Amino acid sequence: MRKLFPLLLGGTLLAGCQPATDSKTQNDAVKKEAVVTTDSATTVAKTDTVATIGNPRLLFTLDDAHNTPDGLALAPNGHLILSVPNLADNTQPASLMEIDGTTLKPFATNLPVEPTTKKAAPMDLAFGPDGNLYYAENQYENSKDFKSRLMKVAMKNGKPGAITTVVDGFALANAVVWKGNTIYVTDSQWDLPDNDKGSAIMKFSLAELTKGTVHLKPKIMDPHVLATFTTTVNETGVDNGADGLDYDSKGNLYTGSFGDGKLYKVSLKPDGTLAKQELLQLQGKAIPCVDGLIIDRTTDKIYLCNSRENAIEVVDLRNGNAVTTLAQNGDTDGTGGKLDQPAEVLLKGKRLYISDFDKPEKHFVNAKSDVPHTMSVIDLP
Ligand SMILES: [Ca+2]
Ligand SMILES: [Ca+2]
Ligand SMILES: [Ca+2]
Repeated sequence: MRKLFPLLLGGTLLAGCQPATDSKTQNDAVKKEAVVTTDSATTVAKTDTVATIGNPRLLFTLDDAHNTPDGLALAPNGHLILSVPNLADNTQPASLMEIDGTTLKPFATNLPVEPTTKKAAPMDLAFGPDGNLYYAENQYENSKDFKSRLMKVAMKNGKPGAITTVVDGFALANAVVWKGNTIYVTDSQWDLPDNDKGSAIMKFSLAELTKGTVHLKPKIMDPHVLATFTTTVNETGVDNGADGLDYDSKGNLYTGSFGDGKLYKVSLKPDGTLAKQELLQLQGKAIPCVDGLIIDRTTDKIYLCNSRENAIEVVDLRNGNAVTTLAQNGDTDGTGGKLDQPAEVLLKGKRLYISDFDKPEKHFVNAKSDVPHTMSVIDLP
């Protein structure tokens, strides 16, 4: 019974945000799921063109005010921070939420809107070495005119304080990762005059971010650009490039392209400048689309969201970049935790947390944004 209290105490917000717990609640959830599966089995069989692999489970169902979960960050206290950009229905304001075990609660609900788009659009996020939280913005859906930003949430005693702009002038800031005192940010739409299929990894030092807002210079090789990429546009028509971002046990960065699924390794010189960027040659399976990713630096395995094929793939960097599919579902609504276009993953211990973005592009396995809005988990062996 005790596990029900957070739900009840959560009041209005949590009315629609139900954790799947280990108690009687879960038994009820399982029963419900069984019924739904039976009811939809015929429909699924008709539209399913991909294999069902693995067994992702439901972590949370979110209400309509939190319709598009995305970025995940591990906080110093072991909680997770989830960004909710609400891109599927952005009449609902974006926010950040906090996950503590099986409880989901508001973290920051007053995100500063970009002055011209009048929207906040938080994507990936990460705590810096200064203890503050940084999040990238995707304003690209609101404006193609380089309105996206990198924002800083000042933290005090574990609580969010003032939120300020530390970098502006991105086109589509997407993933962030801190490595030492440097934050790396992907811009999935960093186009240059001679390349309208461009994207980039940018880098900023903590020292620079404490000196006032950095203004990027669009349409030139801004000095913060570490590496650039070009998307080969396929039948999806999507030209978004560099998306998920993390680094391996040796400090090499990896990013993947949303539009064409290419995975890149970017190695650095001791002074932090670019040494080399290379296209990863994969074995076992081609990946057509890469969204969020995380690297387990104890094994150097990449866990990545294959958004287009509604799957979580594992790329083993110590074993010839062999690809295996950890989980995959057909076109679902997310009921019971089945994958519903995964966008971001976070590994904490052996538990892989998954945000089901559920906002499809053309030719994606996921056919439509739908209720329920969900988070899934997979417990690794
Ligand atoms: Ca473009
Ligand atoms: Ca859904
Ligand atoms: Ca769906």
